[in-house]
Amino acid sequence: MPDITVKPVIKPELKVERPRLYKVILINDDYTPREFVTRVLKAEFRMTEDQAHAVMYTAHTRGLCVVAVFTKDIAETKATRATDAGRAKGYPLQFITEPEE
Ligand code: NFA
Repeated sequence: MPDITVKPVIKPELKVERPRLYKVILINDDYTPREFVTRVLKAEFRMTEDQAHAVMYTAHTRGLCVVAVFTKDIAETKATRATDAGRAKGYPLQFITEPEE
């Protein structure tokens, strides 16, 4: 009888995790014109007029609205740029980021 040794092949476990996603949230205020908020949403988040208006109006009536979800870097960059667009006009418009559950 031939002496056959079978070596177990151990496949290394590849743990690939999805990057944590961050919400960009639009906060309502009493001063920023609705039309300006809609324009910023269109420019920074590539929304149509209807999408931007819906997000603006939800924040206006409910206090805030989730605009979109991105990786951390992109969420922070977009929130900063959109907030800065308001600040440049003297508006208190605020976009914040928050990690998803
Ligand atoms: N509440 C603002 C107004 O009545 C509009 C607004 C909506 C501001 C959403 C900020 C966010 N002019």
